Amino acid sequence: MARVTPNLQGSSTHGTDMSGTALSQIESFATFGCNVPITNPKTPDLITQQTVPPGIQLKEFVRKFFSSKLKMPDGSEVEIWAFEDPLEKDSSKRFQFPSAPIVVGEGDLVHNKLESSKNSHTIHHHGIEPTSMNDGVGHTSFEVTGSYTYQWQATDTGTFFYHCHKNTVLHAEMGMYGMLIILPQDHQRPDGKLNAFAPISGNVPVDIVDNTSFKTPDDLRCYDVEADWVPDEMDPRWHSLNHNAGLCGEDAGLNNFNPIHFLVSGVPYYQQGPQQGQPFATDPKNLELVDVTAKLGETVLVRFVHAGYTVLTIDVPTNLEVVVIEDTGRQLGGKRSPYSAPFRIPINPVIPAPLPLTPARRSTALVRAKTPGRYEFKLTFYHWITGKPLGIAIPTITFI
Ligand SMILES: [Cu+2]
Repeated sequence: MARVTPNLQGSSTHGTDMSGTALSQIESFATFGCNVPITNPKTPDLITQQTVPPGIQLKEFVRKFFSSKLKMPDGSEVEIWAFEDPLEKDSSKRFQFPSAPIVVGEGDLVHNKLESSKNSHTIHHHGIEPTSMNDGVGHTSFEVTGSYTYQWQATDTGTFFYHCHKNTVLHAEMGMYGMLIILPQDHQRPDGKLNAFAPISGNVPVDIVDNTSFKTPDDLRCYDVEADWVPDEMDPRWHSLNHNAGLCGEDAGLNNFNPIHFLVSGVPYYQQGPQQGQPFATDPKNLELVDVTAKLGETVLVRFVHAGYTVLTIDVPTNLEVVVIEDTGRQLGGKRSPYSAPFRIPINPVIPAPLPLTPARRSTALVRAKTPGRYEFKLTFYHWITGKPLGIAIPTITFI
């Protein structure tokens, strides 16, 4: 993969005006206090379509703050904040929650222009690790009131996500996040199927060969249908707070999180009722946004991104073949983590062990069925301190 190298003869980072950002200050305890730098600098070493090196594609995105209301199963409305995609003409895709996914290829140079539109925000491309000016962490760089173009290169295939990193615990809870997917350059296959990764470096683990129809390294990257499932939970009290709540040390109660809504990809599945644990069915129309259908014999790729604050477990149907091929932006057995290996779940079908998922963690699995049917994946949300189950969500895959 060609890498972008800065032109040190021209406008280098050292020649860029970083005044007003945290990078122009000596880091101290106060850096992480409430005086967060707020500015709209120029992007250091900004590459354009005219100056992009040969062999590298420049992919440009815009994300603009917007607020909306999410209708819950009991008819109540919860305010959410998200990122609009102003370049999208279709309004149902332009104003999405979660925000529109960013999908790029390995090696692509990426520009993501934040337009804050109201107050100040940032975009942190979680798991990407670009330069500090482009990392979107307000305290260690700056918050944006107008606009800023984040520039970074997609170096690893896998599942990531982006979110606002201003007063992060609140702005992420409000919904300021979206998926970020980096595909291999040979994503589109000549046989019409899709690749999620390059082939794994080593052999397919014996347990997978013996117990599933996934036999070759190519099997462990290839799929027909994709399901992107982003679990989250919401505490309505938090959704009425000021955007700076708690930032300067005042007690806004952000240590007290009592979610009653449990969602997957913006669709509320379950709400705690007046009687603790009383479920409300979600609108069946909404389930079409999450549930997927595939033909028997096809492979479904499921990407889980945990965008909430609870501890999750995912119970998979024991009569499906489920092989986990990625953990949090690293392909299991891939070139960057050859010491690891894909594994199947449940590991022991007699005592099914659910797949755990903690906040910000991603997990990607390939799924095949032996018989047609509607298969339920049961997500259980547990309180992160007490371990008490709080809610559930049950997205499905139907094989026909
Ligand atoms: Cu924000």
